[in-house]
Amino acid sequence: MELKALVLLLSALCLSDLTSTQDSCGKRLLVAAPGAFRIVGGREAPEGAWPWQVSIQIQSRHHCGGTILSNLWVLTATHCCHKYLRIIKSHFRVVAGLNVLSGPGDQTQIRSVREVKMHKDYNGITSDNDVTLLLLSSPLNFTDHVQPVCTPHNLAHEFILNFSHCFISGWGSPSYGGRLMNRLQEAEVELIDRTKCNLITWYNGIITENMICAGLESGAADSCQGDSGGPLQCYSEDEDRFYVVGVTSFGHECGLPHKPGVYARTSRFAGWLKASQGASVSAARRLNTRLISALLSAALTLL
Ligand code: 4AZ
Repeated sequence: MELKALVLLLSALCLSDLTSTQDSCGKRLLVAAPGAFRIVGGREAPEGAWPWQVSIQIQSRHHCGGTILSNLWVLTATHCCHKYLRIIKSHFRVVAGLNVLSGPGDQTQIRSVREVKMHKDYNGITSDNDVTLLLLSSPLNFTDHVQPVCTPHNLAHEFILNFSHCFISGWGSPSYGGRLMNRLQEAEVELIDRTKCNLITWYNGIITENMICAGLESGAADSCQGDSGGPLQCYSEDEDRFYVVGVTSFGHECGLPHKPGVYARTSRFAGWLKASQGASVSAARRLNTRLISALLSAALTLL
């Protein structure tokens, strides 16, 4: 009886950090639904407006943005990590629940990175497939300031969701070649049709199906250096939730007319996201099962 209790306890402990609370996503608990007004350019984000936004840091300095998908997984851009892989495990950290870079508060949760899953077809020249998943060393605790976002199931789902408002957020520079912002910034943007974005006077055909353009035609609202890896998030009025529609990837400088921000289109990576997160969880589960069996046989031999 005691042995059974021990085994049950061990199983519960081993599996508890693998469960994610994905049934509740994309909800902000401190800020109301987006209003009907439009925002031109960036502004300070209200506290708790983007609870899935994280700062990915190298040696405690902001390096890139990221988005919380579950208590263990953060989505970011491959170009944020591929050159830094040698130092990734020891010097990278993920900071959640953060608003002011220089002053993390009581709401802040810091995690190190256990695993980096870069998309294997990432192309450093074209920026195609610029998505990477980070597995955290231990689970985040969801609070008013730390929440997961929702991800579209596929391209059709992205259309059905019929987004009313899209926003970009990050600590990135307010101008190309500028300095990082200390307070998290947000700006409302429009999703831009790929055909338009590929026009000769825009991006002249370099926007692949795995990318989505967002911004304003005038360039007045845009992401910039330091925003990379962070979310392009859109609000579904029907569901009263936010979805991560894009991962900040690249652009021709920042805020130029006809050169909007380019984002990795998450709906194109739904299968990859599911498989990558699932594979690690099943691998960890297999490891746990083996661990439990080994402990069980050790306990039995001692009896
Ligand atoms: C960058 O270098 C970068 N205007 C990110 C976004 C954009 C441009 C550059 C989009 O990280």
